Amino acid sequence: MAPSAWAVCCLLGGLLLRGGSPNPGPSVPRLRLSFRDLLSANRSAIFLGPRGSLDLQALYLDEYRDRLFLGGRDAIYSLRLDQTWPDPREVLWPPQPGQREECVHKGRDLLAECANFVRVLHPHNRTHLLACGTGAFQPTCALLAVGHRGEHVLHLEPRSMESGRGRCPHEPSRPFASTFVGGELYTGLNADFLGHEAMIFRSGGPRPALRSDSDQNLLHDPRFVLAARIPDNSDPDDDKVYFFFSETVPSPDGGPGRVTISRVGRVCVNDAGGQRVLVNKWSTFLKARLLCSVPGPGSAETHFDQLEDVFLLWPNSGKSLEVYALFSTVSAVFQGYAICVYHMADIWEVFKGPFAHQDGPQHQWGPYGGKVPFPRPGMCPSKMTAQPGRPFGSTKDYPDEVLQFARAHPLMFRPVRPRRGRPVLVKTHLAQQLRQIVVDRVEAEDGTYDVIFLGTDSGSVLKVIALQGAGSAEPEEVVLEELQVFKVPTPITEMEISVKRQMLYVGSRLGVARLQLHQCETYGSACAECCLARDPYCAWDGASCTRYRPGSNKRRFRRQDIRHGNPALQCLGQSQEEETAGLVATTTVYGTEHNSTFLECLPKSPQAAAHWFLQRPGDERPEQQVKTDERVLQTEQGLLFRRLNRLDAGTYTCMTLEHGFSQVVVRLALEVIVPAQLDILFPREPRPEEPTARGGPTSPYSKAWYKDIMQLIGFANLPRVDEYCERVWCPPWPHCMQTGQGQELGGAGAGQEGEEPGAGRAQSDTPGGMRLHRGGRRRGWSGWAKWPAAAPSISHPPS
Ligand SMILES: *[C@@H]1O[C@H](CO)[C@@H](O)[C@H](O)[C@H]1NC(C)=O
Ligand SMILES: *[C@@H]1O[C@H](CO)[C@@H](O)[C@H](O)[C@H]1NC(C)=O
Ligand SMILES: CC(=O)N[C@H]1CO[C@H](CO)[C@@H](O)[C@@H]1O
Repeated sequence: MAPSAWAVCCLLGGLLLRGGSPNPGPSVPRLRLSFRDLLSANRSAIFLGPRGSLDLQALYLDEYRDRLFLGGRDAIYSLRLDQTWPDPREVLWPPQPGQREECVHKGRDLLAECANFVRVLHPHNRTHLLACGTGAFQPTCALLAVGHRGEHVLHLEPRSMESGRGRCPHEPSRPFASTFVGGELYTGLNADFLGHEAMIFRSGGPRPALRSDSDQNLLHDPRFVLAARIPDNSDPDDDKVYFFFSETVPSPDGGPGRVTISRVGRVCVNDAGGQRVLVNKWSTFLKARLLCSVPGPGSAETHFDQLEDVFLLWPNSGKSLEVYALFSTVSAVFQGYAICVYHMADIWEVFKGPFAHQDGPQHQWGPYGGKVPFPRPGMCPSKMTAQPGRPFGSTKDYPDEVLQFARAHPLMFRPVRPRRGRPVLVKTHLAQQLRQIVVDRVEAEDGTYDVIFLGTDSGSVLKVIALQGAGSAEPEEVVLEELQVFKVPTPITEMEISVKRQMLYVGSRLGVARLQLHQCETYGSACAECCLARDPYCAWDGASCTRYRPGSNKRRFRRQDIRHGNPALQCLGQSQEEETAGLVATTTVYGTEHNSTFLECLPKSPQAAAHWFLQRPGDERPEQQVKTDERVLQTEQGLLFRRLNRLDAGTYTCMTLEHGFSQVVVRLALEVIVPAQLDILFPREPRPEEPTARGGPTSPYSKAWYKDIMQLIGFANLPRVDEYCERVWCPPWPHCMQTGQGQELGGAGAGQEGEEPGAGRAQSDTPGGMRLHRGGRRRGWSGWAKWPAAAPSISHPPS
């Protein structure tokens, strides 16, 4: 690659020219922390097991025993949650002899499928867990001795080994949900070898096992996400197990094709099946649609129908449970995600409402208008049904009529609508896919906030809040942090929160990470920075940004403003910010006339908008805002003079504006070197080996330009200039030139500037380049958020 092209490419690639105002908005994370950042700050710690990868399938957070149990490939692990984390214990649990061979013989993949992938870990009693694995396509369950609280033991009870059919899928990858209630395991899964027979299954207790009626077509190719017992009221006889899943059903309007729909389904814990009808089958199963959509123009709605994950936010007291659900679109052309929140009370209402009814397969669905028998299908046998003269103490006593009705009407007519009728958060145009959701309700100075943690498919966690404005206004999304938890991009498959420990446990196929929910000092050491962070966990305590604890330590004045993030109000007189604004040192930079020059300004937060002001030498007036035009462009990372004029000389101040708060980031005194001066510094002495501009004569300035590059990368690396360029700025090279913005400026720049080697040379290449060199990794096209803004610029005047 010719250095001239390099220069153009690098400049274009690195600058990321955006149209209009370079303010990316709040859906860009305010802080991005890399894998290394997190480790070195002790914000996270990783456990990958003795072989460097666990093939993690199950994670059980046991706050009672202070342990984290992990199910992996042919092994189970126990980690301690306290100071000595991980201090791992391992128990190996390979398939039975011969099973692996049999699995391969049946045509399954030896590495990917023919192992014992442990997918079920539930507490059994005070000393044991129930563990089930795929057993190389022969599901197996066993009891795992874990000891009493305070002990750290782990071993399988060899005599407890039994078949796990119906309790664990055959495959490691198929979506599956389970929960353990009253000594019995409830599972939503495909229970047969081919994975076709979807069912909800209960087994493990003294009662006969109960399953879905397979003739009934209750479930259509379901993807189970979560199973949990949720009490309806204080009567334990009314307890139900809820299943959250998506399924692919025949088109509901009787048309051709199939559609994906998300569901909440439930069964009574005390369901015993029917006596003559539905023997050993569920007699109380009902399901309803979970709706999550955004109104569009006209009556068009954008539906988010694929359920990705569900988190149950249990209330402290009095209030009803809230269900946080993460959805994605099913569309092949439009990829988007939405988070909808459902009140459990609204779900109950839908189950009390009309049943869906269809006169025949080709007919439309409507509400069932006839008489509904008593006990109402879906009702658990309880005091309500067992009144004097109504002897329904068990579902076995239910009249056949009730069971027949239940069999024919498992679906509710009305869908469950989310709180406020719309998502709390919609994310489109994401570089990553979202896979997991966890929510923490946090008390802050100005209210209660639900902090949402989202696990992506690239090994990172987004920490987000959604601020609900007044009335029906759309919520404002604030992305507080983006945390790269795993070194390599890998989908996050498990996420558990320990509010007690203020930790998130994040699992991927590789292993598990322990991540602190907050680390307030990361936001900076000034009141304004703490305030702009808008993190409900953090507040300015008068000296530093620290964990906010409501009600505690009233003596200290705490500054926090999540809703507005306005440091001007919060931080008045709190620190030397006003003074530091004046204290940012002025750095001198040089540019050559008629050539391009770049003044760099990297705001600490990508959410901040930068503004440039100029004080011309000898000008008595106050600083003027820099006028941008064809020649002077403002980019995300600074100010680009495509062709420097001697009148451009002066002192440039870059101020950032974030939530009404302005801060001086950098102050640069630009001196313009006129061509005559350059000729003295670098007399013309073209040499054959010097790089030449495309088709043109050797430039006298290539030497000056090379000098800067050499300073940057060292003389020893001379042959690696191109490599360096490609690595840092433009990987891959052809893509770099294809960038729309690049071409636009490339065309203009190349034509106008004649592809001089010096065309892209900018004084500020040096500090920018040095930083990138140290930082190493490019973060897409969206800037380098983590670099401190006010780092002193290193400038290299032509010597
Ligand atoms: C790292 O964090 C853990 C958990 O908060 C803490 O117990 C430990 O002391 C920390 N280590 C260091 C070196 O700060
Ligand atoms: C837990 O269950 C196992 C297996 O049934 C049994 O051996 C053990 O004694 C039980 N532990 C307690 C504390 O009941
Ligand atoms: C591209 C460009 O304008 N390069 C200029 C750099 O400065 C020298 C000296 O003034 C000019 O001759 C080049 O044309």
